[in-house]
Amino acid sequence: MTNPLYDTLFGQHQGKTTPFLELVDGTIVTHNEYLQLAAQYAHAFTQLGVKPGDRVAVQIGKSPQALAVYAACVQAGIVFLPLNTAYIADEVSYFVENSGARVILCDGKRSEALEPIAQSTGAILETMNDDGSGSFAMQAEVMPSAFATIDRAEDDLAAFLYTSGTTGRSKGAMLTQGNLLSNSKALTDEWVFTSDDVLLHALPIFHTHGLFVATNISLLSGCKILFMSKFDLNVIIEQLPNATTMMGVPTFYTRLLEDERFTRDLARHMRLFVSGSAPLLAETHVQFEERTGHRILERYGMTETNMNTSNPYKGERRAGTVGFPLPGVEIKITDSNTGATLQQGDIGEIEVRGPNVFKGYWQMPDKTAAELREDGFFVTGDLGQIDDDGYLHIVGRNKDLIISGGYNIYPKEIELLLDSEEGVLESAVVGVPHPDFGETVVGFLVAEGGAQLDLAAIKKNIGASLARFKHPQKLIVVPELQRNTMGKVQKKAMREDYKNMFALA
Ligand code: MLC
Ligand code: AMP
Repeated sequence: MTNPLYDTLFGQHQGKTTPFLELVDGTIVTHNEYLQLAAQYAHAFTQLGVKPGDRVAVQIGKSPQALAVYAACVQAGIVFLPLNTAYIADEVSYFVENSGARVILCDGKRSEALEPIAQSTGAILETMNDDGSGSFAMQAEVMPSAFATIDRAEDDLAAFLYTSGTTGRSKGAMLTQGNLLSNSKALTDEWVFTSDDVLLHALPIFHTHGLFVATNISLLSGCKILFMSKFDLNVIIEQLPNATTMMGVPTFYTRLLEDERFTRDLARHMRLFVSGSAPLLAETHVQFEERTGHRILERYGMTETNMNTSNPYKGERRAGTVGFPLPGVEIKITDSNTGATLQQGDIGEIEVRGPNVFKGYWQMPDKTAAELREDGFFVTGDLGQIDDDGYLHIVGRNKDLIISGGYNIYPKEIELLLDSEEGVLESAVVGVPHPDFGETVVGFLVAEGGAQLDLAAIKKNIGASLARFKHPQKLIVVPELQRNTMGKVQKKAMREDYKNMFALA
């Protein structure tokens, strides 16, 4: 094989007129049409001077064309760097600078905001709009629809996905062809995907879940994707009878359960519902089964590792657990301080090793060494426990992270902004339970002696530097932050004190 990831996922469909994507309006994109588009894009990147191993930063809406950019990068040996469309220019600037991206591909509406970044970094700015039009498409449409696939090895990089760090600085997780390929094979087998399946795809395609898990499995199995630009409850309910499988974050499932139209009959012919990226409450699992007769299959993954564990397809899917290690993946529970392996049943840090585990953080050898041990085990920052039957339970986090509707938010990034506001002595940003997003952001502020804080102004100021999904839902002034005797802020206690603040009446 010349390019294992391309050949296995994409190249196998060359020339096939089987449906790959079906849009909500009924438009079908066949495998061959998709691959021809990708080949044209691969030519266009090459013409722009992008070489194998170069990074291309992509911040565009979800469309068949956007998904073809991914295939083009794989075929041309380019490192694909997808970015959340909610990121504002300040945030994108860091990713482009840090990765040394050669090209920024963005929506035409964003080009004015991102142009200065291109100027300062020397990257080429190209546009691709939601309908696939833009400067990049114009260059690509005159290109040949076949491209000589660039040779790659399994150890070569396929993608950079940025994941924020506890210091507030994002880290580029380097994922190899082998990481992605091994995981797609394991998941396709474990979840029994075949070309008869129809996957309802409403996740964004800039994160592991919607991009690698959902898309790669579909390509490998040859199944059709019902491709939705975003999660829209009405469209999901309308399309569900046409699907056999669905993947989502817990918010998808809680929103479905809140809707009376979501009935046993509507889900009757579905084969599988998968949940991940954030904890699925055991009560949601139970309610879902009561309503539909289906047990949601919960799995556990990370940007750095793809998927690590999964509840069984055939055996018992146990509520509140993330199941067993995938084939080829090892999990151990260790003491967070010493790294020593703990006994079965003890709570400790989850460590993972396997072909799914990334190569390290781009140009951050110290951070890589701190989290990726020499023996190949990756320290996840999640706290877990393995029960008597071998099911992994995630019981908490050893990292300061908020997961809101499946998006990761790092408190430190927001605290740094709050602390720099006039009159603020210090701050703590905490994730409190939220009925829709699972967790949401609340900022606690301590004022400098006697200062009166203008919370609306502070919210506006910090908001100018943050994607909207990171904006605190509430800012609260407190006389002091709760600390333990060592002086460490007690976020767990604060979360507990405010746990009902967004509870449904
Ligand atoms: C949108 N908003 C959010 C939000 N999503 N706020 C907090 N958390 C979120 N997740 C805000 C917007 O900024 C906007 O704010 C308002 O909500 C409406 O925007 P929207 O786009 O209409 O929202 P909606 O469609 O309701 O989106 C919610 C969602 C979406 C849950 C459908 O966030 C989503 O698709 N999440 C999936 C994330 C995901 O794929 N995670 C996988 C990571 S991979 P305003 O103020 O402008 O009104 C990973 C590894 C693994 O974790 O294991 O899988
Ligand atoms: P990300 O960095 O976006 O890949 O997020 C990875 C984090 O999401 C993990 O470290 C976990 O904390 C969390 N996560 C993913 N899947 C699950 C799950 N099924 N249950 C609980 N947490 C999860």
